[in-house]
Amino acid sequence: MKKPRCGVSDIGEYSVFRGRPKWNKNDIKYSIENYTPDMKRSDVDIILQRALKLWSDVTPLRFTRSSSSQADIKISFSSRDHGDGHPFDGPTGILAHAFSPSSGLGGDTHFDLDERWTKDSRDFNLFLVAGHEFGHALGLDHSNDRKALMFPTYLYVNTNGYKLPADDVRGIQSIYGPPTSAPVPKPPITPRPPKCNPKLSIDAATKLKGDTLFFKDMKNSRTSKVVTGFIKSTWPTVPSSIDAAFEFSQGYALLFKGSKYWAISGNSVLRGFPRSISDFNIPQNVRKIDAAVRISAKRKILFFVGNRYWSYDECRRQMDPGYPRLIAGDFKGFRSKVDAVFHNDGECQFDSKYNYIFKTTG
Ligand SMILES: [Ca+2]
Ligand SMILES: [Ca+2]
Ligand SMILES: [Zn+2]
Ligand SMILES: [Zn+2]
Repeated sequence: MKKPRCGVSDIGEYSVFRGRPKWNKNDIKYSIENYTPDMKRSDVDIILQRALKLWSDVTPLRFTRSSSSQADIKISFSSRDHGDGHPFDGPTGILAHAFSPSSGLGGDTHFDLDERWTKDSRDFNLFLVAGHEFGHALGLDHSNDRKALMFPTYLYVNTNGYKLPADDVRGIQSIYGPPTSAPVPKPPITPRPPKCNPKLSIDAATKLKGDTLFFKDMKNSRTSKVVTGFIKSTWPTVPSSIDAAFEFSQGYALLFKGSKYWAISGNSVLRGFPRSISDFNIPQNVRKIDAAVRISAKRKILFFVGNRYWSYDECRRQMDPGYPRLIAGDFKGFRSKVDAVFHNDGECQFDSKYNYIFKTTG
């Protein structure tokens, strides 16, 4: 009995091809050259996209559809001899095949046009076969695990909410590793007793002769002291000049540049950053903030942009109503654009708005 199966030959005991061929980039382009008459084109498009997503969900790989000439993975339906030296065999038998990663034919994925392709349990479910072939197109060989998608014979399983089986996840991650931007929990903007340790607080960043330095107010001292070196040498993925910074909580700081921000702790940038300043409900038309300061005792973050400022409430995770307000209206002595804000809360008290020391440009 010959079971309907994949046309990639069954040699090798490993789950990756000999020589470990792989794509040496994360952005992979695919094209759909033609369609099966058995299904709506839009269904084929969606199914192929879902089948690719099985693999991009667990790796750093990203798939985008492109023109044929640009595509790494060219997807087509053909019957019998179709010019690549691996003719198909008519109905059943070999259902599809794919070429391992390389230029030219590499990655290309061919489905036997003589099969009846479906999106359900009838022969043959395109999503399951495509998911399997794309595993080959990314560098995976067959698996001996009967539950794996890369097992060589076709077996229908319900595809609703289908997740890549564990063996296949292990296989593909042995080649490409796990996703680099795994969903990272947002900074813990959760209510917490105010921390009153001014020694931990980095109050602002400012520029000094073109370099960016952190300053912090030492307890009982009004003298600013440099607490870290140049940002570039300390956090390689953070731009060498930043717009604003403040200590967020217990030893980690947020750095702002343009519409992005980074969370840093010690010498490392936290995974999943940069993120968008829209996390703080900063309006989309704001391209950069001039300065920011965190009032730990009040659990507020003030963002200064041009001549206005916003107040973000950490507990409610929202901007306070009534903002933005004019800086000049609320802060005496303000003359022009805010360059940096130093929050002078050495005693962890906040009695008035005038506890800020402004540095203004110009
Ligand atoms: Ca190719
Ligand atoms: Ca066939
Ligand atoms: Zn196969
Ligand atoms: Zn072929």
